[in-house]
Amino acid sequence: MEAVLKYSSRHPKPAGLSLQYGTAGFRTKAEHLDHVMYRMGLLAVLRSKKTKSVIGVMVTASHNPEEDNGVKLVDPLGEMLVQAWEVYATNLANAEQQELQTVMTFIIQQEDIKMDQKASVAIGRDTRPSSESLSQAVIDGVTALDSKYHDYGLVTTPQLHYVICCRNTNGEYGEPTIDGYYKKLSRAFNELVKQVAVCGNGRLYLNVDGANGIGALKLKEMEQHLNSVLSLKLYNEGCKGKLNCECGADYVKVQQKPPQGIEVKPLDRCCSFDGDADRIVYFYKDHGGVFHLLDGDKIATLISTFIKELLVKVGLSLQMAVVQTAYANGSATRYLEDVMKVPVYCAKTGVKHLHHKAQEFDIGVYFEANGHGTVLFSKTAEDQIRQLASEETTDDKKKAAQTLQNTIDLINQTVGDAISDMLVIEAILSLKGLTVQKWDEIYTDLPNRQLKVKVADRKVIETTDAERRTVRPPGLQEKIDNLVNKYNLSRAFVRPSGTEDVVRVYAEADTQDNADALAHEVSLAVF
Ligand code: 16G
Ligand code: ZN
Repeated sequence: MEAVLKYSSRHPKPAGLSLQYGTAGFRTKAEHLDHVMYRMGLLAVLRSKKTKSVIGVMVTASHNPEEDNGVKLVDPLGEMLVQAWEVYATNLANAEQQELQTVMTFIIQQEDIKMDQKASVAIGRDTRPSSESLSQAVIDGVTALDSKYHDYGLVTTPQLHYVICCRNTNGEYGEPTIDGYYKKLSRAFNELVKQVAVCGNGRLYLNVDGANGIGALKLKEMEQHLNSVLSLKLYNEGCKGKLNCECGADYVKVQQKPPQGIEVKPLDRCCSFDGDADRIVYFYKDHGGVFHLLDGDKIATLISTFIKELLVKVGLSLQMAVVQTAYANGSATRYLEDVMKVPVYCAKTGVKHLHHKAQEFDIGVYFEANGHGTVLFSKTAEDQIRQLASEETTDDKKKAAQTLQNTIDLINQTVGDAISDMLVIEAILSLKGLTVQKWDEIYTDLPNRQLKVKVADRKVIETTDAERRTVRPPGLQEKIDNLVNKYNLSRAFVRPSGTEDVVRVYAEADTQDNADALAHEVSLAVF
């Protein structure tokens, strides 16, 4: 404990500052985070001792402006930190200097942590100018508790999740290095598109907006391992522009327009990563110059349709479901349920909620509309597929099973991953011979509008039914219902944001004017 306090004085907490471990960890202006990083180094050691596993610490603020930063802990199988420990994280970050020891002791006792147990922490960071010194503060925390760490340096968030999972499963998930990540994904991708090259469908051309972040850097490394079938043109690669500034997945999704710094010719297929490369959206312009966005819903539909078709071919009766949030476009939900006959579930916003729900199925496809998502395969599903793929036949069944097996290997099951999702999408489009426009035409999004409303206290709004209905304040839901009833194909909900001091409003309806009007009326009802 002496060392903890000694090092702690090098990372003093600004008195009175209070932060919360939210849906995406801690996130705020970088200059307020040094003490938080040090303390998350301490907490990661405790979590590592408790779980007897390697724990990850990722320094990033994802799509936030470059001046911000943040930190997230990664649990043993590459998952988000369990909810119970989020409270410890908050308490530890907010303890004043003189309370630090008491809070540490409380966690140790509460969790019955054996302090003589060995610990190991893996650290990664994004390209923000503040990330290097902040990750050094994490290292100080780990060192103060006399524990081992491995600094992976500049990595995407999903790469760190991947490495953690590999290290805690004795390499069963893959080789626990960034090179191992490239090898695993590229092998699977090259296998998948091999058939396409043979069929002569030609090369795949894709423009990538790297958000001037870590994704661009890592995609260049990945590219060296890829079969030349895929031709990538990288924009916003971070040499000139500022991170997330008028570019990146969040900008494209929210602004509904292409990022700066990229030339979009009609029907060119383009995609955008976010600042830590765990989200991706696609987009293109049609011949009339109209911008089209293919968001997480379109991605989930493409991937689940592909997997379902393969499951039919292999004849395995595995239960597949798609998990969305309240933001999923009504057309996407209807298409999946009515046309594809795939069960759809709605989870609360935030990756951990979707991930958790998706784990209930043999195959769980989850995506937030904002482009964060992946596919989870249960052990049973994976075993059955790999078994079929290895059988001594050459029939179509086996071929389909091999395609499924390569798809499993290409997917980063630990967390949404822009690089992995991009390669999955490119492989599917090429195998199905789909252009981006044809993919977009699978269903038509309902016009929708998102607004944010500033209120005195956003916590007065309480929601239920995966945030689709409000239970408080009294009377609000009735008002929303009455407004929704005025329009066709309409739906609306409000929810307090988990990352900003605002209430978010979502509305969709048969026309853009109606969606706009409904969103506006609902936002007035919130006051
Ligand atoms: C966080 C979540 C993201 C969610 C967003 C919603 C993770 C890793 N990230 O960034 O999934 O869409 O919050 O923000 O879970 P909001 O609550 O402000 O609308
Ligand atoms: Zn992100």
